[in-house]
Amino acid sequence: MLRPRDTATRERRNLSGLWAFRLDPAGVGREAGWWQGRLPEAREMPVPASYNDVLVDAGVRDHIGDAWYQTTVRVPRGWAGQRVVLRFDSATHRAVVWVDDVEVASHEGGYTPFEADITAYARPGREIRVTAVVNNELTWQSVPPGVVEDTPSGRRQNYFHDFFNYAGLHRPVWLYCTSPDHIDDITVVTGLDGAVGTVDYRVEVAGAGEAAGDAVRQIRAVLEDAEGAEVARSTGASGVLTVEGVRPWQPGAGYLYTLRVELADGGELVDDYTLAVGIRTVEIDGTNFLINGEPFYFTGFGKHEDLPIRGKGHDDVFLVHDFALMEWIGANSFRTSHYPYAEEVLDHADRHGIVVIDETAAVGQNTGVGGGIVGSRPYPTFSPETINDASRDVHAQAIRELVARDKNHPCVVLWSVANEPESTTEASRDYFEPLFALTRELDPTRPVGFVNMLLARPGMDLVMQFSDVIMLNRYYGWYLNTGDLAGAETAWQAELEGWAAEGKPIIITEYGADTITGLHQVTPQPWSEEYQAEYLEMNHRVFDRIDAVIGEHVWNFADFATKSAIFRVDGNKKGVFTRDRHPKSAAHTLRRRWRGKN
Ligand code: GCB
Repeated sequence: MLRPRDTATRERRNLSGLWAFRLDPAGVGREAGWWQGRLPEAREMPVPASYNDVLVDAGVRDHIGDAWYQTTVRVPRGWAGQRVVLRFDSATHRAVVWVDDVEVASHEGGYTPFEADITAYARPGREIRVTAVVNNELTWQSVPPGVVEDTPSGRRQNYFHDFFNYAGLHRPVWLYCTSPDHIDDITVVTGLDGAVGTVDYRVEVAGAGEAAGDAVRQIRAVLEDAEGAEVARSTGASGVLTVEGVRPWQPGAGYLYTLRVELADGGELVDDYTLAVGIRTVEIDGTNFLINGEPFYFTGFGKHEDLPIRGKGHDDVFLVHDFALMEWIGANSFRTSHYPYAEEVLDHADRHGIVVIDETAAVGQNTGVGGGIVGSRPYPTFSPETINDASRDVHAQAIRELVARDKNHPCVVLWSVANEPESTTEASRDYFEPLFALTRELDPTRPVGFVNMLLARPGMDLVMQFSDVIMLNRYYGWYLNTGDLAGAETAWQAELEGWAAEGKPIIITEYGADTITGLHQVTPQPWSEEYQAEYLEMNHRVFDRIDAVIGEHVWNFADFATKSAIFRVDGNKKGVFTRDRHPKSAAHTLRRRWRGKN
């Protein structure tokens, strides 16, 4: 799915700003038709942002159900004769959208874009009213799952993942135009053979007329280097562009070519689109993870989209700052734990040579655990009444949308289909097997994995057989062997040796310790800055003894918000940086290690 872009034939308007906003706790707005006129009794709400923390109101923070957003926008006069599209980069967790009185889109899933062709309702020069109802309820059939429980004091949202259920319009909303016959999608796959690079491209064309895509239209593909000089060209809806003396995209050096695709009708340019292309390869060889044929060692973090006030609202200031901090500390990679991040983030990673493990929003598919606390829940994870075939359909669609959105990003080297699902039961195996197959069918060029949790040790895990890489979240010295780093070191090494025997590359996707910034101790105990640093050093000793370990991602880059719980004080404090991005002592420990490695 192509992002809106300004090109010679396309224009876009960003609808970010203050929208009219109203919560609908009683769920009456759909019946009452709140989209049919000016949103009644509305307040103002910035887009993009989570709505939860913007207003000073517990009812807003803990709202369950529908939230209504509305704005008006004038369709530019110059767009006459064009196809007009309304696109939401995300609406968490689902939405229905109207233009004036007409429903134009509905979408399930809070972290991938959706759009609607609104040409029929968008008269150039006229204003349109855009209304979206955004619903934040998590159910057994949503990804991630949750349960809305009826209690004597009202409805309560329960969920099994360890971050706050922020909701709203987290990313920009766009109005854009293309010509009626247009480039609908582009897929690139790149290859390297010594100094020769290849870009295999495929263009899909769509249009109002049946003629679109047939011989009447010509497609040209031109590849330019970073200075804008043409290096290869081809015609046709698919082809291979060959680059002599290629500059590969590599970790730490995100060199990008530009693929310019043009759709023409005789001498007339009908549509054009530009795509950043990094030429690189990814493959697994034994226990090595190869990028451009070279073994790659992941250093970095599991992150979150999480900020004070903004919640999960995308913010370019923090985007640039977080990447600057990652460079400072020597991180070469991160995982989009636990959902697809804003496309702006992946674009930035492409440009800066930061490697990304791209994860779906399938987190918390494990009722035996909640926020790291292992305990019993009154629900089985996979069953006809809980996570079932219908849930898997939603999960499959989330995978389709993730791959469709991110397939062309050179930074993305590995798909993660889920974080810490139940993986020891036959039901979990049956649930995941087709999802792995689907991911491979959608993208045969990248490895596929999932992130395993501590209840599924070597020999017990029935899902790992489908995974190209072993991704482990482990907390020896924190949830296990708490405060006992010597005991943790022995136990952790023993478990890792068990995994190493499987002969696949191992990435430690989470290890970390909650740490209160400013708490110092000479005999380090959990929660102190010294303990976090010693905990990390213990882990590193273990990793360095196991050859199959080819990556370490600390949990977490920064402190983040969670739901209220007796084991969370103002959120999860496993950040190496505080929520407002001050380093804890462990940041220096990591910097010494990682800057030495990279
Ligand atoms: C995990 C989860 C992560 C939690 C973390 C923790 O294993 O994947 O979402 O935040 O543990 O801190 O408990």
